Amino acid sequence: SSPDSDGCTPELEKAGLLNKTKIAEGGRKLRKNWSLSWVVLVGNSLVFFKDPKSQTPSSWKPGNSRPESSVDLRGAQLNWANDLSSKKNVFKLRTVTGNEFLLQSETESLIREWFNTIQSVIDRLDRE
Ligand code: I3P
Repeated sequence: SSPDSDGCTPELEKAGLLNKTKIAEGGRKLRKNWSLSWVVLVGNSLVFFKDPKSQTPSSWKPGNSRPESSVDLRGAQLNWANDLSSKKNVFKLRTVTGNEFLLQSETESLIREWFNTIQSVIDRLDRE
């Protein structure tokens, strides 16, 4: 059986580097500020960490791995959003609370994997 056969530990579904910008907070539009983010999909959440490589050597400590923010995927909506950016391979994630994020990668196969994996989590939560 799996190490989590009791289902108590949220399963890590995916992790990697993506370009990220928040474009709305509670339905209010924000100015874009793209940055590279370490993105982790675990359980019902998408968790964002600052890219360690973008930090100065002195600012980076292993214990500094506190998430920057976290998104609850229950009821969230996912849409391709190439019309919302001059960048290619962009999708938009909208939470029930009206927070909106764009996520982007130069690698099409990679962004498709992220889209499909996040969508499958949203679908699973919709069925619960
Ligand atoms: C924005 C910046 C963003 C760009 C955005 C600009 O300018 O260039 O990268 O988004 O375009 O407004 P500033 O740095 O002055 O805020 P994309 O890279 O996603 O195109 P937008 O206003 O058309 O969204």
